[in-house]
Amino acid sequence: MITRARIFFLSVAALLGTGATVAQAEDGYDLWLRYQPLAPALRTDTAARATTLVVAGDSPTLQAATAELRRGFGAMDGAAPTITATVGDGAIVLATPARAATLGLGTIDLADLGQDGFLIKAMTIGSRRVTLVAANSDIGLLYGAFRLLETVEQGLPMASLDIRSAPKLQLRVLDHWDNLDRTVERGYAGQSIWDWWTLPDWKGPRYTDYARANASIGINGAVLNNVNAKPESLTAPYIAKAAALADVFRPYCIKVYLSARFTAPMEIGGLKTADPLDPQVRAWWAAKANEIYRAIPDFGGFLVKANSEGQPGPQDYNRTHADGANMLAAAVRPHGGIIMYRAFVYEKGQAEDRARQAYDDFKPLDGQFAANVIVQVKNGAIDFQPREPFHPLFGRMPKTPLMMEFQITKEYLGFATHLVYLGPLFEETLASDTYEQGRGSTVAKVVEGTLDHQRLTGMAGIANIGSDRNWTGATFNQANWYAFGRFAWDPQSSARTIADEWAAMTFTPDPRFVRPVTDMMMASREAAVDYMTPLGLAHQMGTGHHYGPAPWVGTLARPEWNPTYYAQANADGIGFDRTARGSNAVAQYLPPVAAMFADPAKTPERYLLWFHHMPWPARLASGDTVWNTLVHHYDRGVAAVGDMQRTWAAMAPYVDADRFAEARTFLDIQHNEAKWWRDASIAYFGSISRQPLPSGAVQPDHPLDYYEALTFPFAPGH
Ligand code: GCW
Repeated sequence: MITRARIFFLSVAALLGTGATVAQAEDGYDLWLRYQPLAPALRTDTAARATTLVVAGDSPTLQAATAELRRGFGAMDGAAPTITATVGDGAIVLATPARAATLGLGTIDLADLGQDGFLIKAMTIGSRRVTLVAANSDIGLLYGAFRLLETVEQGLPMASLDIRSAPKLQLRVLDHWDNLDRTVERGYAGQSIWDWWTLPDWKGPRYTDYARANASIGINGAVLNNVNAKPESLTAPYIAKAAALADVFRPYCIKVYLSARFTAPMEIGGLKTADPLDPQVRAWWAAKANEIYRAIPDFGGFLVKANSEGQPGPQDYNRTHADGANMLAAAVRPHGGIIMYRAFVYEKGQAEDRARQAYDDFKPLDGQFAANVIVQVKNGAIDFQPREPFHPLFGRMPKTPLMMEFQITKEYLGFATHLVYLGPLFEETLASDTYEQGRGSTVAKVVEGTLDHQRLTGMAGIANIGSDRNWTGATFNQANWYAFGRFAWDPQSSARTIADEWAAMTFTPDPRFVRPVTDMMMASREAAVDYMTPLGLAHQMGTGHHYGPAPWVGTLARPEWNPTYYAQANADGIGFDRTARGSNAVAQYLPPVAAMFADPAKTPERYLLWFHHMPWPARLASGDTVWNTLVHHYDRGVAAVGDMQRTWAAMAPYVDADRFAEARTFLDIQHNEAKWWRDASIAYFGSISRQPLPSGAVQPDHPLDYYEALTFPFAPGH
């Protein structure tokens, strides 16, 4: 995959003899699949790792696995393993249980691993040391091959490997908000990686590398086009382009899906209506599905955004979301396809509390969706904020499979340049307790479908991938892609473990690097919450592009477009009252959760202003006032970015110069912008609260009108 310049140079540290490894110029294209020769000191085993490769079968998927193992071990060990049919010393064997038995590797029980799971086991057979990768299917073997390479990259000893792993979710999908003109909605990493114009003829190597990277973390689906969908994406030329990508992805078992625009039957089909109960409309979708499946036999199905932010939908015809979803489900059902139907509905008419709408629309439909529909719910009730309590639909739709939707791209988190590791955000949401079946009914379990025996399970991530050489606009954003894959595989993963793995593979497994960098990553999301929207505040970002602070904006046409609507700051206090005295959104949660969120004394402070309008002078647990605490959080956020800068500065000996400099400069940007967020927010909320700054806090650099006057007409991603 790699065609980067192979310019080697000794890092300063190596010259000084600190033992740090030799660094070479890197551009980030390799992601976590760098396959660098491990420095001897970092090797936990020095025995020959892989001299030969025995692969039982030669499907395209197994060919991909073979190529990857040869590439990886070849680069890490100096010589690619040779392919043989006999199991000798130092062999890596890829086999199903039946094949393993005929190779003399004994009886292997993989009954609990399903189609996608794998076993990696170091074995000694007589005097031969063998690494067995076993699975029930070729894709399980490919996943196992990648995991084996990843463990070696992390410096772990091959001689004691014993890993059993199977995904807990079926659909592990990236949603690309990519437009046909190659812009990317909320994309901060260049243009779309899909070069629609040259497809289907030109299938550049990046498409294969995209598939490799995804398969390496278990991702098995990609929605190619934006949920704000153009009808043209369902016309014959664009179906052919999607089919070309599906051909590239197929060996890696990544299914292609398309976002469907509800009114496509009118726009490209010439019909007078898109009413989901109209026989002609149903026939049009069925014929369209047939056409797509002729070109893409393993097409995954449709993703749908309907009656939300101006998109058409079934409610335009006085039908329900279930009517709309089921009509599309019927069209793809004969082919085994599914519908991912989004619950992110947000239309005029619910200005009282936007956070209520998805629940109010979808809860009454529980049990009405066809068997091949999964409802895709954002992690929180508003919109991918730095922090939101878990979405109230989780735990309240027992008769409907719910798919988690996270945003990997950082629309509300400082775009590409802020270092914000999302693992803690994913973990916090998934570990939240819905109480659906009593204590311990976490969001993770709802999504895993175990509480209600759901037939479909999944997780979607809004991709942060673009045409930038490093894929994601900054090296550290690659960690969010990686973490998403890991959480989609196992929603009960640990964000810290994932950060450890990622840092080791992406830079170096040297613990002098991994420990501080993982600590820095783990603290980064809280830092962003602190300098942007502490104490449960939300949606204080600039209008439209969502770049930078704009808490003063209150004149936009619809109430729920305004930051002032979300913060509800006035002379008395701050925060959105979602208790029974206010919008009563708390009642959307089950009683134990609702009781907690209804009481400011019981509400975790991190969600306080999400649920409560608090008087400025009210005392919090620390004994300090709401106003003082708010200011302390802003200050803490800025200080935390300062800590991140210092941590990173000390990492120079371990990182190649290019990637080091990029992260250092981006941290400088982040520090300036954190300070800007802090100053602008304090200037504005101070003008409302009329409270003096707590002692020790410094005045904002500029008066409020300076911040209000800043405009960013060319901010990316909008
Ligand atoms: O977060 C909001 C974004 C929109 C996006 C929408 C959605 C694709 O600002 O750009 O549209 O969510 O999730 O549909």
